[in-house]
Amino acid sequence: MTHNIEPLVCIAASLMEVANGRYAAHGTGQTVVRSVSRFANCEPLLLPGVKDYYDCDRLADRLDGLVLPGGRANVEPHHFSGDPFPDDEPIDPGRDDTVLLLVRNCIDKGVPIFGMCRGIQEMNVAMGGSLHYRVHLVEGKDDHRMPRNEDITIEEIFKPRHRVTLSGSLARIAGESDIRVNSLHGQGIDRLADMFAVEAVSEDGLIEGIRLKDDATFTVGVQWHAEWEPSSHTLSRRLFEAFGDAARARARER
Ligand SMILES: [Mn+2]
Repeated sequence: MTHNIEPLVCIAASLMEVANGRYAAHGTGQTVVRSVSRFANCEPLLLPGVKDYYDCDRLADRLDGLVLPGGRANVEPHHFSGDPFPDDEPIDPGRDDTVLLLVRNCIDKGVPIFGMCRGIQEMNVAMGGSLHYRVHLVEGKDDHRMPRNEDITIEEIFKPRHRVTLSGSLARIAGESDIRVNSLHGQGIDRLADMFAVEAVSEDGLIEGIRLKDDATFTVGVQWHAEWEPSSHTLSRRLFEAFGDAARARARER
């Protein structure tokens, strides 16, 4: 495929264990790569998280878009003055360091950002918000975690789980205000950073979609897995398309 304008879009990679835990790798889901290439129509480049390595100010100057997909590890609580994790909690300090700084620089420079699952949480923490460690332990909140039975298929896991009420740009993009989403998460937004507006809320009152206030480009986070079969979910597909359009607009300007 040839492009007249080739936006430079990075996907934040996560630290992963392969070969039965004997080998560390940086990676992301194939569904993320496919969705960025097919639905955003941008070339997907993986950005490995490396602690204290990137000059994020310079990197953001060269980027046309940033995609923040889910990952197994949660954002470490010292980034938002939360209680320390238990010792066995998976962490990814390289991704935390890289993404939290890069989000601030991208917002500064008007680089489009699309965060999903862990990605919406990173956007919120980067700009001064906080997270619930375990949503299901918060009074009045439901269990949003993925089903744990071992014989469950991957298709079953990524099925829409609960409803969200949309407002603002997400309602406009979806063309409706009440949809079901494949939201699977243990952590969730507690205090929202001031510069974001709430655009999706679950039935138990959890913030599941945010957009930068006075957003001149596309700075959107959703708690669900928009990367999973966007062809079968109108809003998720349109979000990738809108992100791709914003990245192309940035590439033309740059
Ligand atoms: Mn949820």
